[in-house]
Amino acid sequence: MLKWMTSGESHGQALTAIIEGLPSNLEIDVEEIDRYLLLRQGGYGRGARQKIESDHIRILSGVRNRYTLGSPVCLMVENKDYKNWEEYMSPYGADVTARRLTRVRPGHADLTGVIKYDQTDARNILERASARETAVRVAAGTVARMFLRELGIEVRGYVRSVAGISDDKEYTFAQLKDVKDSELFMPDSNLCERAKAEIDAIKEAKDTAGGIIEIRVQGLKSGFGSCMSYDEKLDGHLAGAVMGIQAIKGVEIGLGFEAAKRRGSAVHDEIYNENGKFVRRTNRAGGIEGGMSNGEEIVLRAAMKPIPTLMRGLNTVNFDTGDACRAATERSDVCSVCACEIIVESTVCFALAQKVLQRLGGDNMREIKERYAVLAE
Ligand code: EPS
Repeated sequence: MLKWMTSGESHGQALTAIIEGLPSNLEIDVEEIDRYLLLRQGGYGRGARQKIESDHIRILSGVRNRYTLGSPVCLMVENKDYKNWEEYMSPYGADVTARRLTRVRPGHADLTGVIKYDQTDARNILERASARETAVRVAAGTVARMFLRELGIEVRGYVRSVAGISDDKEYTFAQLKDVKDSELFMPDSNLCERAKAEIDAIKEAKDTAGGIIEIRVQGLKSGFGSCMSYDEKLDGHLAGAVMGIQAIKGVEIGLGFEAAKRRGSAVHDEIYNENGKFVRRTNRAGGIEGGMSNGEEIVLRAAMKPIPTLMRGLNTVNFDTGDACRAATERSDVCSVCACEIIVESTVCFALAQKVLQRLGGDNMREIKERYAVLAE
């Protein structure tokens, strides 16, 4: 079973991810990992922290001469900001009074975390709840992307809606190739400009913005996931993985919530025999039927809420005194939907690689490619 685990605090020394269960002889392109790390740091509406960080991956184990060994792979991203925080964050003795956070932010993990972990400082919660952790998830997800690519499976994505500016058009997989050149990962440049203006206005109002991300997967053959065991369904697995990303409040596959409003005849994809090949002419199911991939493109959408750290502050209480106050205003992003898009893509890559390896087994890439090649489309 392919597994991953991350560690690291937002202002700690570094973030790490350990991937266990990768086959041997997978070629690792370090530059590609760095490219995705850079994409995750960008996008219109990011805050000042990203000027401090310049994320690069360091591979600590599991790879020799660019190829995986089959042993656990440990990936590390350093926090450059740690040098400014060492005094408050050092594991060996730190000033825990100076950066104390008590004016808990509505929508953040702060208050519930303080109660659950019996803390007197929400910093001990927010440091880990922070989306900074996703840097190493992107790195590990990019390793999974390389694995999938070896089998002919490609994952792309774009921003479909941001700050309330939505794109309802449908795009082919090919049309999404260069979408990361857009400042908001939006294929329609007019909508992108409108969304940028909206983000500017939201920043002016000291508020934050969310959005909707669409991920597409091409080349996944049919039969991944299961209709036999409910906890092995592909849609459940993908949705669970994506819901595990900070700030995600909803996931849909194919038509998703829209399917509930339509008649069955306008929801299900009819099946035809075209010269001996069974085909569907629509893909409203988003490539998953009965919890299994059906060979069509996987279409998954995720809704990201606006970041809960608002520069204007929301009404809250100070848990020290119980008094009403405005929430703490840590330095923050106005909009990080582009970062989230990269994180969702990377997470989908990892979750798919898990399902692929679960079905195929195999210890080395040759074995796995041979097994994939003989499967039905
Ligand atoms: C975050 C707050 C900001 C973001 C951070 C997530 O950090 P800081 O408080 O240091 O300004 O920039 O995201 C990242 C550092 C990152 O690399 O994505 C939060 O509270 O979640």
